[in-house]
Amino acid sequence: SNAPVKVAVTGAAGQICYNLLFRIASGALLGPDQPVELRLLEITPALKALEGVVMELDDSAFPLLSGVQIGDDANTVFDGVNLALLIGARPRSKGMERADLLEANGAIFTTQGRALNDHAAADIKVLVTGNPANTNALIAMSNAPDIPRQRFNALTRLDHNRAKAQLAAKVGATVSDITHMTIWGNHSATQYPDLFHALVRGQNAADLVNDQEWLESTFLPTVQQRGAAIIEARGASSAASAANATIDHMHDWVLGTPENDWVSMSVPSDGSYGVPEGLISSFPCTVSGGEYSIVQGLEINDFSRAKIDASTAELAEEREAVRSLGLI
Ligand code: NAX
Repeated sequence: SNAPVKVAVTGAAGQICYNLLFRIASGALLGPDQPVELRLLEITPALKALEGVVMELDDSAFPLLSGVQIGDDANTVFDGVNLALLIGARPRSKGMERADLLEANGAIFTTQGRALNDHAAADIKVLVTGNPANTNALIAMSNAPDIPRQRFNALTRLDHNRAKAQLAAKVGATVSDITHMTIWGNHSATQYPDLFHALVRGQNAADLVNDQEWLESTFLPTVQQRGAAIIEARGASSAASAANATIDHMHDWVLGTPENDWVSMSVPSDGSYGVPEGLISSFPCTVSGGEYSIVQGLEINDFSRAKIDASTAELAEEREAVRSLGLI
């Protein structure tokens, strides 16, 4: 049988991981024939809670789960890992300035970037979910000079899935009728969900909707503000859907995207579509053989151009901020 794939997960005692870990262990990440070994990182005060999660993983008797290790030292937990899902991050607390937030996360993602650089397996792929995800991924990437830059991604798949669900509801279709959705830019309120290339049963979504007012005043803000709407309704931030999107992204990055479709992935820009080189920004991507490619040659209209530019300008500002803090 296959050797287990070693999957590191950080923030393992948190609410996203309470959903995520069980799905990884059940085979949702790498398929029903691939054993996995979990390497779970937490901060010291959360290790006891994490032991409780591990008890529940044990009690699930997952046939594919070949082992679980926990710890608070990234150098140990990341030793030999093939995949890393970086979920744990420092949330913004009351009165916290943006620079403080970037600095607190900088401490986490510089350390974890170095630990991955020094200890992960040669085929390591790193996906950052913890916010600010794109810039945290940039920090980790910049602190891991021996790992190819393309191995660092950030999560915009939740935004992608949200955009599909909103469009499906609008046109009376199912999400499986929808292909070629794209999120451009940052995982933030400036992200741009693009309907000009999306298809509903093969028909152009913007043409089918034919309602620029809905697109600008309902669709965009609904997708951009969905995280806040969940907090308002649930009293806690999206967790199960964030776990699901994290699985979707890494699943497709390892096993490939379907023929005749693409997904949204935040990847280091190679300058495609005028996005400044090196920023970790969301693009339409296909994956084959474990390597993603940014879809080329899409026509970008003036409306989309302005939205993409605004979101990537925000990413460039975040890059300047972490550069001036000495984090990259
Ligand atoms: P929780 O606060 O429930 O869990 C976070 C966990 O991370 C905590 O258990 C904490 O102890 C741990 N942690 C903190 N620093 C750590 C470190 N240095 N090493 C290891 N673990 C550490 O948050 P949760 O709801 O699980 O969300 C986790 C992150 O995902 C947050 O940053 C959140 O903002 C982000 N999200 C990102 C989304 C995306 O689409 N990219 C959507 C969902 C979510 O908002």
